[in-house]
Amino acid sequence: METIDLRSDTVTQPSPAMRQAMFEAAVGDDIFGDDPTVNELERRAAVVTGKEAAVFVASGTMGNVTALLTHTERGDEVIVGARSHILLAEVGGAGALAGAVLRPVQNDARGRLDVDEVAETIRADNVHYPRTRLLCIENTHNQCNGSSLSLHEFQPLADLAHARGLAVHMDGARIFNAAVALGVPVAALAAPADTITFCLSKGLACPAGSLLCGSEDFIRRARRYRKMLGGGMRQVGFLAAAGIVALDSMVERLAEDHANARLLAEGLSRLPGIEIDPASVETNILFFRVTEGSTQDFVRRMGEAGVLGGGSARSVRFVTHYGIERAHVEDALTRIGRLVRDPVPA
Ligand code: TLP
Repeated sequence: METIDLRSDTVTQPSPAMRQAMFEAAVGDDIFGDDPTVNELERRAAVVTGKEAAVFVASGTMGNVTALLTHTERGDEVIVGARSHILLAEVGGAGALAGAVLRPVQNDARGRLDVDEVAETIRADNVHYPRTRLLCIENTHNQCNGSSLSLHEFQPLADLAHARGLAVHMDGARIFNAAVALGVPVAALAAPADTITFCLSKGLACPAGSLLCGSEDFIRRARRYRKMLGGGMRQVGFLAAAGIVALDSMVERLAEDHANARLLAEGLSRLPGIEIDPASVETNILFFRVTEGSTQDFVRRMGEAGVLGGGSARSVRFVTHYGIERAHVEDALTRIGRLVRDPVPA
């Protein structure tokens, strides 16, 4: 029985073209700026996000914390969504490493922040208060059904932040999914942000790596912090080579992942004991609830049936990706259908 792994789009295997490019990559010592493949990837990342420069980092987490280190000083406050990845799942690095204080603001069901609430959260200039320095936005929003924030939804927040002297960072780990879902270029979605992190290792199917993009001056300073974090890598063009292939050939196919996620959601919505609104699925991430028994047990039983998903106390997450075809989705639905119709073993 083939395992259908829907735990995350981070589980992808590199494409044959990536493996070939990695095998043939021209490399050099990147700390000296000598790796031609890294330099080319960074140049392309800057172009695709519409920023002046980019720096290759090991992961999305490293990209975000490097951004926080570069944007803030110790004790500065950073406004984030209450369900943002930076707040919930980056090991407290903002505080532990950057000395920044994360100030959560409610996310709505689609991950949006209310402009008035953000305006009220920004601190006045007072000796008792930390300085509010940065606003972070997540697009697509992982914990909010992988929703994609349009420019029209993001621009007013960025305008407010800038008018009040804050910088804006976008955690765009899956910004290519947002761009494909909305049918707009990544650069347009990233335009209101001063800086953006995007990941190669998720829907774009690379083995590792993320890019932090921003102005020339910002990226020059960010390189110091990357080095401080131990992220100065040497012949890392072997990884960058896969990234270049990904930017060339793995973006358009994200639409297939989105169609598969929708198909999965529609199928799940027809099964007894499962709650999901297929219309809530915008990209490659979907969450559903199990109405009987514990979610953990359900995830375990699915695993025994060869369908892997992620589970929290409240819901199950599936993520579609390169390597998951329509047939896998249909197969997963058949297996889960059997499971929900079978009596739970005593
Ligand atoms: N998300 C991963 C896990 O950490 C949960 C996943 O499977 O979804 N920003 C966002 C919005 C992310 O979803 C992630 C990873 C990151 C940042 C961090 O990226 P990495 O894992 O490369 O450090």
